[in-house]
Amino acid sequence: MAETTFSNATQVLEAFRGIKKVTLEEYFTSGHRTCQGCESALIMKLMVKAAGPRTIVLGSTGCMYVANTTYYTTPWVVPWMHTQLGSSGSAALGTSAGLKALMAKGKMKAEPINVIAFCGDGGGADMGLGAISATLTHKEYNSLILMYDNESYANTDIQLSGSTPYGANTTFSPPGSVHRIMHKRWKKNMAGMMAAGHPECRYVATVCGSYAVEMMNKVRRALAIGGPTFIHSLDPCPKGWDYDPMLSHELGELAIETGIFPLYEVEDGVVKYYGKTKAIVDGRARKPVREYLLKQGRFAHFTEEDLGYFQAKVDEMWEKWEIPAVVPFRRLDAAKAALGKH
Ligand SMILES: Cc1ncc(C[n+]2csc(CCOP(=O)(O)OP(=O)(O)O)c2C)c(N)n1
Ligand code: SF4
Ligand SMILES: [Mg+2]
Repeated sequence: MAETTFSNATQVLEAFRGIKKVTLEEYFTSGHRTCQGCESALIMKLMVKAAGPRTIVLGSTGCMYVANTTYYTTPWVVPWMHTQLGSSGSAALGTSAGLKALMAKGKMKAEPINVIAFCGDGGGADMGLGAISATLTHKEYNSLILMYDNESYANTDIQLSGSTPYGANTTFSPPGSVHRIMHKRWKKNMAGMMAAGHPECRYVATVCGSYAVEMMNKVRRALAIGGPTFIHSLDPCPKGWDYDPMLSHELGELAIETGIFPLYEVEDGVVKYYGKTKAIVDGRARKPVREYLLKQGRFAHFTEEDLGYFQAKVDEMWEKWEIPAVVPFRRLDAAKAALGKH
């Protein structure tokens, strides 16, 4: 056990030091019906591989529930339970509290069991935001909430969510002849919001399946540190984003290399960039966002003006935010200047 007391004991899950050190056992196997090239399915596989066999997984409604639980077939080797679309936070907290109570009463062998609740962006960034927030304030219960973000309500045919990028073509925002851009809101900043708004949540991270070992190591850190933790993964979705499935891995990389989706972790309030995002922070040029956007049919209607707007918003994240690409606060002097004060 990694921690000192029974009540907050966690498993010892050290980082995999390279691909050759990754364990061979799989706990999300064949038997699912996700689309070819589905990166959210890859995230499920990596997530539970990193966690290991003594793990309970709870999943809110969405593709990762529906496509993974056809009658009498399931890819899950560990115990798995469905929870309502907005309930990943409540499911994580309730399961963790239930295990703790059963162990304290001697009704279960006392051992650290990983509790992971996953949700999609519709279930997490929109409908279940309140329950996730509440769970992240309960430092006495260990759990990981992982939001797999395919940037739409994919399971019900690609409706836009609070996590859908500006301008994307979804079934709720098809470009028209009068209005080309039907979705004009900028995507929510989930990981930054969770980190900034929950001072006692010890660990928040962003991940992408294109960087599998790093992704698994963030899961292991989140589970081993104790208390409630949150991970946001960006998952290319061939159906919703409208591209050839063979591009999934490359699109994940491009999301990072363009600076649209930064990779970082926040542990006990300290921000640490990693991977290619760290290289950008250290001076490597970001690739133009058009290299990412124009590979996807959902942005096929974009004009030069739209591409320019998108690029300017991403530039702003990197050049104007107090913690670049993490938290959208401005420096105090800039804020005062904006208010006309000196
Ligand atoms: C309360 C509630 N409203 C609506 C639905 C219908 N519904 C099922 S899955 C889903 C989409 C969920 O989107 P997301 O959480 O992003 O997961 P994804 O399907 O993209 O994997 C919706 C709207 C539901 N199951 N429950
Ligand atoms: S619609 Fe997208 S998220 Fe859903 S199974 Fe297909 S690729 Fe995966
Ligand atoms: Mg979704």
